[in-house]
Amino acid sequence: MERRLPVATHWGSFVAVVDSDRLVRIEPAPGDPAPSPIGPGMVTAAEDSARILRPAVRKGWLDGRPPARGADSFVEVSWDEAITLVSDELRRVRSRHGDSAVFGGSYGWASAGRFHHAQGQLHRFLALGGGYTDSRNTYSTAALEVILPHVIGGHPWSYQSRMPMWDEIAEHCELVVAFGGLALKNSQINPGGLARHQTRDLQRRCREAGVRFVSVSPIRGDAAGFLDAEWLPIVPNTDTAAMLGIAHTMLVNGWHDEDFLRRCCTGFDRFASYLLGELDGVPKDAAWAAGITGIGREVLVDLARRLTSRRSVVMVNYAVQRADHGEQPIWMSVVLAAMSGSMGLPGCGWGAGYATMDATGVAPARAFVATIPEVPNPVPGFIPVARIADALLNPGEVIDYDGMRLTLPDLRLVYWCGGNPFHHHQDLHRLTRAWQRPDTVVVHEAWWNTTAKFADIVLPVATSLERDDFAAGFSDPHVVAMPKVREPAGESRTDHRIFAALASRLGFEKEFTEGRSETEWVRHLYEVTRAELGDEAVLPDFDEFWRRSAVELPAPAGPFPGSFEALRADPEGFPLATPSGRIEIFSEEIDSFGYDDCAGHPTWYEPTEWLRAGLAERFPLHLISNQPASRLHSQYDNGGNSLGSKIHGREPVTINRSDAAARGIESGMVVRVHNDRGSCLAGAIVSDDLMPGVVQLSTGAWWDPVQPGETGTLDRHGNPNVLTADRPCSRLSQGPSAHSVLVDVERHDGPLPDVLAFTPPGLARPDDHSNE
Ligand SMILES: Nc1nc2c(c(=O)[nH]1)N[C@H]1C(S)=C(S)[C@@H](COP(=O)(O)OP(=O)(O)OC[C@H]3O[C@@H](n4cnc5c(=O)[nH]c(N)nc54)[C@H](O)[C@@H]3O)O[C@H]1N2
Ligand SMILES: Nc1nc2c(c(=O)[nH]1)N[C@H]1C(S)=C(S)[C@@H](COP(=O)(O)OP(=O)(O)OC[C@H]3O[C@@H](n4cnc5c(=O)[nH]c(N)nc54)[C@H](O)[C@@H]3O)O[C@H]1N2
Ligand SMILES: [Mo]
Repeated sequence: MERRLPVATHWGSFVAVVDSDRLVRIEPAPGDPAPSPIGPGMVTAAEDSARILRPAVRKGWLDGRPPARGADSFVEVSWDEAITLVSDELRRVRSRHGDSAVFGGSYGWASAGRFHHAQGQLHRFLALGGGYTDSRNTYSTAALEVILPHVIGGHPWSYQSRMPMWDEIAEHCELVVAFGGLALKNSQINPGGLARHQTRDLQRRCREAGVRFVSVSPIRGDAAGFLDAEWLPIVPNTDTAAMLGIAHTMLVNGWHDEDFLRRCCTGFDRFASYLLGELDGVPKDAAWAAGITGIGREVLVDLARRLTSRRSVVMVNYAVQRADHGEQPIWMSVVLAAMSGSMGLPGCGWGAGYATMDATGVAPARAFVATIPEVPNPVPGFIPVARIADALLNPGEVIDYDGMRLTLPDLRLVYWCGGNPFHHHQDLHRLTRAWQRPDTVVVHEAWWNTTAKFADIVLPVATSLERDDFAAGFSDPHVVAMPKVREPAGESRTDHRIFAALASRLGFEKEFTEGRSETEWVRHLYEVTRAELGDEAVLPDFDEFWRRSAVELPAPAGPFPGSFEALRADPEGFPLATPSGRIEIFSEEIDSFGYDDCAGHPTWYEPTEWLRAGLAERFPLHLISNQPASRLHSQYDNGGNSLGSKIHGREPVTINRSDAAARGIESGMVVRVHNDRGSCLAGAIVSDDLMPGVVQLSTGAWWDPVQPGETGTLDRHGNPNVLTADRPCSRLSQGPSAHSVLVDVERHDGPLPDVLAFTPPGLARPDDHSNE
């Protein structure tokens, strides 16, 4: 008998069709106008050969041999033994090296679900056990998160409720200039889930309302065809220079909004003297910018004229700040909007992250929904999220971060739950060297991905399809039921159940579980939400909610704190939460840090690796490792949708026709992408839709090193992070700079090695000595 059950994922809502407890297929949820194809492809991955079925321990770790993480085989153990090993090791590390020696930063997206949230569970468990070293900011937007509070004040992500929504843009705006484009592939995703994908139709509505779009990006497909966008290919990492050239043109022609700059901003004069070249003798005029960006001088002048004569929005995506000096394009985009005359007008001004996640620009915020309760972390120390390899390699080193001096901690036990560092970190060969340093690495995973293969103790987790929960995505006004649609594969358990067992062994089970079972927790969190919202929402009781599968929440009322409309109308009455109460075009605070790589106003700094660097003589192609259309990061790379996108089993790499011709490369061939840090195989797609000198290889193919542990070894599958540099954006944010990397590409004419990314490591049962 077939049953139909709701499914909530970061890529939207679906319906699981289950026949006598077997998951048959996953269908788009009715009413989703643009469902993601990632959902249906989850079915085959649910129990594929990469599934981790039993707890496993790296053989060398058991034998006390020096670490050879990634190159070893594993021994499967019972849950009882696994819990003993992990709890004993946590106890040993805490008593020998202190609580800060436990790293629980564990960055990663995990799965949708308010209760079974992997980081939430891990942090609660580690905090109750004495504390842990945490990480700060995200791989997504670290530079933005650190710079924006200095410039516009407020919570790092408050811009999401302060920028114009798509429907307001359709109503009021005439011109959108999008630095980094508006790639619809990315709006498949919304953190925590969403009921309906709306970005495509809202973009279409803007176009139908007559809004003109300009997409400044190395890749044409970053703007949907129906937008009829003007495509301005730009030399990667040069957006700040383009914006400076436009700003200079506005200034020298007197087109800029002097009134807004005087009343609502601070420091324009000091910035203006930089623009005019009074400090360094270099006017940042349109001709100067054209020479850097590859965009014509007249095009930049025309943009300056149109931005100041039309009601406009300056948009900036996240990719432009995941780069060397990534703070600058974000800061400069705010300044450009402040000069344009549109800042603070309805449906106009400035915004970030449109079409990077579906709800961004769709809804400004959502009502409160409870999640697993946090426990304060007794350890105050943290690392900036992307400095994990530095911390492991150089404990005790002092680094700058947003005006602070941080001492990198001495990490002995790394506990990862809900993230995939061997996908997400830059320069995986450097990470591999760093990864040999700690005494122990514990990982909770559902599949034998690279992070699991590089762990010492691997605990198999149930997936989001294998547990009861409920979802509420970022800014999405729905609470969605997530009933279990299949039993956990093999002996896998939920993260919660694993932590409850560890907490029991360590003597704080009662504090961790509060005496509730998992289903009681799910009910409890729903009831807390219901009580908190009270009459405002009048949510049905839990059983009714579960029957209905989804309920809608009330929209929180604006205006939200820090509104630019309020600032424009009355800067004294509605100051921003910056030191000056104004938009900080010059920041005394940042200036006081004295950083040579982040001055007191937006500045053009040459990236270390870009097309006009000396290194381009050896590696003449700029690599864009953007988000994959076929999956979420590395998640479900083993799912049907992602596997269907591979070429000869490798991740596709797109190369411009002229660059391909010069190298004898044709579509469908396997190529080797390489630089001094590493190399990988990939399947070529030859295209006219990306600019010459640029290649595009998405993130997330599970890393498949030929000689695990050997620096520079070939990756058979196509993970761009064997090529990227582990270099901070600047001393201000210490953020990741994945998009600043040069490579070359050549044909791979030799024999094709098999891809082993989805093959489990050598696995022995405890009584089986065949693997020795
Ligand atoms: N070169 C390059 N690198 C990048 C980027 C780039 O643009 N270029 N982008 C960066 C960005 S923006 C991001 S956000 C990061 C993303 O990096 P991650 O968030 O680390 O990537 P995911 O693939 O989402 O990893 C989530 C992991 O959690 C596991 N998981 C899912 N649900 C659960 C659960 O319930 N419990 C447990 N224990 N595990 C679970 C999944 O199997 C998966 O392995 O990558 C960054 N890396
Ligand atoms: N399908 C899918 N969607 C996703 C994700 C996913 O994994 N899969 N991940 C989600 C996450 S975690 C995040 S943080 C967001 C990320 O959102 P973004 O960071 O905005 O996404 P990317 O795809 O990395 O980059 C978008 C485009 O920016 C352009 N670009 C790159 N470098 C430059 C540059 O220097 N200048 C200019 N002008 N353009 C440049 C590239 O052409 C690229 O296609 O996406 C989210 N959406
Ligand atoms: Mo991200």
